[in-house]
Parts: sequence; structure tokens; C-alpha cells
Amino acid sequence: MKSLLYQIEQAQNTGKKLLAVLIDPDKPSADQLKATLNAIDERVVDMILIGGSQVENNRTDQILEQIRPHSNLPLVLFPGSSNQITEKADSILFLSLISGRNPDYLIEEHIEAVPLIESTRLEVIPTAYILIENGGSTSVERVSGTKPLKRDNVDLISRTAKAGEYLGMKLIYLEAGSGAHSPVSEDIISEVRKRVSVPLIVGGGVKTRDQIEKIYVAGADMVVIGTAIERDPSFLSELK
Ligand code: 1GP
Repeated sequence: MKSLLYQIEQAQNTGKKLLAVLIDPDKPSADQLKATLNAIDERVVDMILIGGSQVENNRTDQILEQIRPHSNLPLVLFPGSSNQITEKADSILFLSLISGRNPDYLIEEHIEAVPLIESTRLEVIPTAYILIENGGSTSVERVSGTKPLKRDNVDLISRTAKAGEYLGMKLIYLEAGSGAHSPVSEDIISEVRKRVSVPLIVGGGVKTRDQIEKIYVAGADMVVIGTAIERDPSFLSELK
């Protein structure tokens, strides 16, 4: 089987747009999780991301055990810290929060994670994670103790993304924050798209089909949706 990164790069090369559902291990009840998994049409959704800013020890492991029997999709860790690493997933977005200046989220957590990852068969995908201001405070901001990049400083945002690419990161993730009032703007996405050549992921605050389409047109290769599906899993059926 081809690596997930290869599949994402192939999708970018062929213009196929990808959709990921984000499940925060601490959030759904058993019933909510069941409803979400039932709503996931594997012709529409390409992968499931699992992660959150703060998740109890072992909770990620438990939720993957619940998801695995009900899904053939790639299960991808999107961890807020090294305590969310488990061999029960397929891949891990190895995130460096390059919009911030907290060494813990730039390199320290990563060093902690090494022995944990070495004991698994996870595919490690180096990912530049860029938090962009959205008017409200986000849990990434609170937990990481970093400031997002100002949304009107598009040059700084696109230079940061390019620096991530030059550092060897294989994906760029533009994050407005979970539950953000609105997604990252099309202007920002298109400027970053012009500057970087690796696949571009956009998440945070995406709630409508129209927003998803605009994000794709602006140049994103993958959209991530969490809160809108947590609140109403039937949202996924609108996307068919
Ligand atoms: C958060 O980008 C993801 O890390 C998804 O955000 O919960 O707002 O969809 P939402």
C-alpha cells in the first residue's frame, strides 16, 4: 500500500481535493462517535484525523480501538502533545507549530515523542502547523502559549509557510483554530498557495459546503472539519 503522504501528493498532482474529518478523543460520547462514524461516507471522506489540544492519557488509544472496526479510512494522529501517540493509528502528522515561538511545540515535544514513535509502525509526516488569528482565542493558542499570526500580514504568513517547506516539511496546515468563527481567508490561502509547492491543508471554522468549495478554489488540497460534524453528523451527507 502506498504511503498516505504519497496519496496526498498524488491528489495534489491530479487536482483531486481531499476531505478529512477530525475527531477529538476527549469530546464525543459513545453515541456521538457512533453517529459520526455512521455518517462518514468513504466516497466523500478521505481520512480521519484524531487529536486535540489536551487529551487524557490513553484516551487516544481507546478511541482508535472504537473507530478501527468501523472504518477502512486511513487513521491519522493529529496530536496536541506526545501523550497522544499510539501504534493503533496508521500515520502521524508530526506537527511543528512554526507560527509560534514556544520551543516545546517547535522541537521539545518532538524529542519526547521519538522513542514512542520508534516503537510503532506509524508513517511520520512532517507538517508545518501555522495558527492564524481569527478574532477569538483558540485552544491551540491557550495550550501552546503562542500568538497566532496576524491575518492581515499575508506576506508573513506565506513566508512562514515557505520557511516550513524549506525546512523540509511535507505538508503545510493553515489553522484558524477549532470552532473558529470563520475559516482562514481565501486571500491567505491563495497567497500561500502561490508561494509553496507542497500540499496545503486548511482547517478551523469550516461549517458549510460553500466555504469548503471556496477553500479548494483558493488553492487548498485538503479541508479538515471537526466541530461542524461533532454538532451535526448529517452535515456530511450535504457534501455528497
Ligand atoms: C482544528 O482544524 C481543525 O484543529 C478543525 O476545526 O473543529 O473548527 O472544524 P473545527
